[in-house]
Amino acid sequence: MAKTKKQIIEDLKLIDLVVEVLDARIPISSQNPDIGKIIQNKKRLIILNKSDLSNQTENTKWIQYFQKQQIPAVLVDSVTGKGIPEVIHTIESIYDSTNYDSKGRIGKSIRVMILGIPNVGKSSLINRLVKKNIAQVGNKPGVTRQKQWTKIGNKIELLDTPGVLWPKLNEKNAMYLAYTGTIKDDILEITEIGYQFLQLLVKDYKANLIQRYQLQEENLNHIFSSRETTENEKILEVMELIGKKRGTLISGGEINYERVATIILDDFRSGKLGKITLEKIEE
Ligand SMILES: Nc1nc2c(ncn2[C@@H]2O[C@H](COP(=O)(O)OP(=O)(O)O)[C@@H](O)[C@H]2O)c(=O)[nH]1
Ligand SMILES: [Mg+2]
Repeated sequence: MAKTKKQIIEDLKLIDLVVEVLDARIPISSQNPDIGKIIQNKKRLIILNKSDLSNQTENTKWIQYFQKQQIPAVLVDSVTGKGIPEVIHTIESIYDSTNYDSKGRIGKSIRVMILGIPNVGKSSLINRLVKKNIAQVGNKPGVTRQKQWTKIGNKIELLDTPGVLWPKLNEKNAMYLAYTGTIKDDILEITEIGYQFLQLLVKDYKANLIQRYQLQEENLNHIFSSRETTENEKILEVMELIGKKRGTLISGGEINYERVATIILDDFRSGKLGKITLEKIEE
């Protein structure tokens, strides 16, 4: 069950360390804008989750980016459990490096809570950490239960329900969150989302596009070198190429653009378009 902001702030009083879960494909847009204010000066660990879906080179850069800010960060794939041992190890070393004497907490566990916006993989991460399916994954509403702590090893106690934060929703972030499926497709029009996403792919991930839909590079070059068509028409032409490959014609030989948009977005979300980081660190 989603905790209210008030409940999160209440729970935080019991917490020694906050694990902030971000989507490795969009580390900025998947971060709650008020996180600093909410957690104040609590210790913090960032998880770049879904790192199986993001670009490896960019992953490394993001880890360095957070570490430069003195925030430990770990790459995780909560579906397979890759990175989980490192998460536990990192929390334990934070515990070991903490002087609990002054707080009178020596010998006690470090108490941990997971925070993040919807869909970043908080429940999946909790399941992986406690190695059984106690947290509900997916979109089904949860059931209210009593606060429960799960012991992980002999140093960590994890609060079993995550704090659900809200995303920031300016125009740019909203698009990224729509691409990843965090904002539901019916709120923003699917064809528009797919169209804009394709624009981004053409710019940054052309090779992925060519490979997935078996496009000819010269066909793409031909489209983009034409002086007779607008940018808008060029993207629509690429949608048509993909649509033809996928047989998404409607009567009269027209391309079903909505169907093409759905295919591209589904392929991105399931990793079939390859490893794609949408938000990159500027050099
Ligand atoms: N590929 C991939 N999918 C993930 C990962 N973590 C979670 N997911 C998927 O993302 C969706 C949302 O996960 P969930 O744990 O319910 O997110 P929550 O809303 O933050 O609790 C589910 O379909 C998960 O299977 C990951 O590391 N890699
Ligand atoms: Mg959840």
